[in-house]
Amino acid sequence: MTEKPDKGIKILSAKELTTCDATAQMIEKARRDGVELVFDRATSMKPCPIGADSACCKHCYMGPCRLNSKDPYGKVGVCGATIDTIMARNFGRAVAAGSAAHTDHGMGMLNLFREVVEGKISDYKIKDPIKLKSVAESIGIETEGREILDIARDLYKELERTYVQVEGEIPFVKRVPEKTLEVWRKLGIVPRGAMREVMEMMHRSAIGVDQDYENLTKQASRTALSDGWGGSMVSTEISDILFGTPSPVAIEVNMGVLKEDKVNIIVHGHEPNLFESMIVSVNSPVLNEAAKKAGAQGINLVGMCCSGAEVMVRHGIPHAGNFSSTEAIMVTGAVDAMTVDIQCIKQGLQKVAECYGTPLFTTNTRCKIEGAIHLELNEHDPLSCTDEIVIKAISRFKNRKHPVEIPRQINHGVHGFSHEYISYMLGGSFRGGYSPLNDNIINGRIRGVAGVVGCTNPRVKQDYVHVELVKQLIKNDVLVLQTGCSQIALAKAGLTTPEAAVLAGPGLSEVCEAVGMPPVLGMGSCVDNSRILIAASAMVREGGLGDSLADLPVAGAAPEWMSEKAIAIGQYFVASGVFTVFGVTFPIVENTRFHDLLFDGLEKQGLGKWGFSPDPHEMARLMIEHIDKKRKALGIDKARDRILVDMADRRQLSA
Ligand code: NFS
Repeated sequence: MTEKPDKGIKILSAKELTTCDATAQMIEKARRDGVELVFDRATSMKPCPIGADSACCKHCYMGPCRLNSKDPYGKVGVCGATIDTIMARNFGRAVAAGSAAHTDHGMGMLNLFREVVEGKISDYKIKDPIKLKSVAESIGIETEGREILDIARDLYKELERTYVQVEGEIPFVKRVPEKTLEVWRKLGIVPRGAMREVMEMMHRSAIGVDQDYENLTKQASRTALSDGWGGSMVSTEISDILFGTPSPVAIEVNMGVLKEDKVNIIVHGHEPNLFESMIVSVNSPVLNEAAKKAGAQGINLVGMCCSGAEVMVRHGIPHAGNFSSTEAIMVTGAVDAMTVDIQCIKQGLQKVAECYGTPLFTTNTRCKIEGAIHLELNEHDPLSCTDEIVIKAISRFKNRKHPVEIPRQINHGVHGFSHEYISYMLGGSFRGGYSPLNDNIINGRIRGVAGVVGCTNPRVKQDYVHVELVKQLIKNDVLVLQTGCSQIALAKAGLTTPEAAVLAGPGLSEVCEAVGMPPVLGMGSCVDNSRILIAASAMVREGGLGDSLADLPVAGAAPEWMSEKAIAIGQYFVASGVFTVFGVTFPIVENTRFHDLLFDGLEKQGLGKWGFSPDPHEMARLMIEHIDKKRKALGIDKARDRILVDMADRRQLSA
């Protein structure tokens, strides 16, 4: 089954491929079993160097055209497109694809919400009416004295504009700090509706349309913003309303969460409705009885990737691992069913599943995989799908043919820091708010805030860049907010516990100890990056740290990214005003005008900018340097003593 790598390619040991011991153990077992994993494919398939630099164009059939990244202005495409046009088109299309993924996911959640509100679906309910009211109020919907369902109807109508509106501004721009919004309006990048922005991005990047890299990049920003402040934000807010807003919960991560004597079911993908329904199914007395009859001690439900992150922060469901581990976990032989919906699902899963007799289920009409069993989740009757998967898993347990080897690692963490909870945690229920955070930034105990997010990528040692970067940041008193696969890497490294405060610098550890929080706050899945945007906006509103998001001493990073979705996220952070550093690789040719625009010019326009380094220590240096630059501009660079800052002082500082 394992294909021979190309000549001259060095086979790396499991320990060189990952810092996750459980995954390493499974890589070794897979090699013994003759089963190929993503790590092997990454080793045997070298990336195309021209494509990796984004120096090729395949948007028409006079090409594909390949330019020379060593001499970028020495050649143009057949149509005359320059290197800057080609790279900006490619970049814009990646943003469009990533934004489409998040916004389509958000639209799925919004459709579900509509059906619940209209009473057409009874298996899901509005679980968090307080959140519903606060979201409605945040976009100007009257809630005083009104019935929940009445408000919900208006909320649906408003949020639908996020997608279908053709002119005007999407509803959540009401949450954007005024000064940031002013910059967007001046640049003409306020999103109208996500469908329109994605469509226009695809149009303008086609042959013979927009051939000005700056103009193309504006549309890339507008498209990305329709994701961050649109589709992703709708997804997070509606999921909270339907399934509950996260608050801190103790969780277990790593492959040791699988149980040899139980029926193990993994849910992997992105939309929480599948998982929520699966939770109901695995708690069914009838199915538990059936599991017992099959000789199992019960049914063990665990999550992976972003689906796992959603229910980990909401319900404390154990998480088995991040993107690079989804094939490796089946090598345990202990997975009795894996069920997936959309996004980040490798086609390679099916082959591995086959090798270990694990049934792989696809459940969403938008994502089928050749060879996998398609059992569609109908939201009007979700249990018929999830019950069936449990039944199939029980039968696989009963007939397990493969020896089981489960890595022993189980790590612990505290996750579930929604922006609502951060406000409550810092200020209490009567004085909830971000002023303690701002005060601690102003007085210098906390140097700044970093969002460290995103995928793992088998082209770099799994988890290593995430963990090294975050260690550096917290040691330098930078509070770290996390989502997606990155937070799983940190949880496996034990950094999401309050005890990890000992690894933080003196200021941050003092704050962590006073509040009882970890120095690394896990906030949820990748669409929940919108929680970071909302938290950052709350910091601006609180006062003392400038008037726009671009003034804040904050930075972002996706150290091991691999997906177009990550590019969309990066661009919406940049367009929101945040310095955002990517690791692994960056699809761009250096010493070009497009490179200058992304890595410098956008900041001059009042937005954020991009940074790149594959090295976690250099990444940390870049981020801290940026945070210090912002502190200096705010006049708080020397404020490292314990000084009590009152409201008047804060206003003065921001004046
Ligand atoms: Ni986000 Fe990357 Fe995927 Fe989630 Fe994980 S790989 S861009 S973190 S599961 S979306």
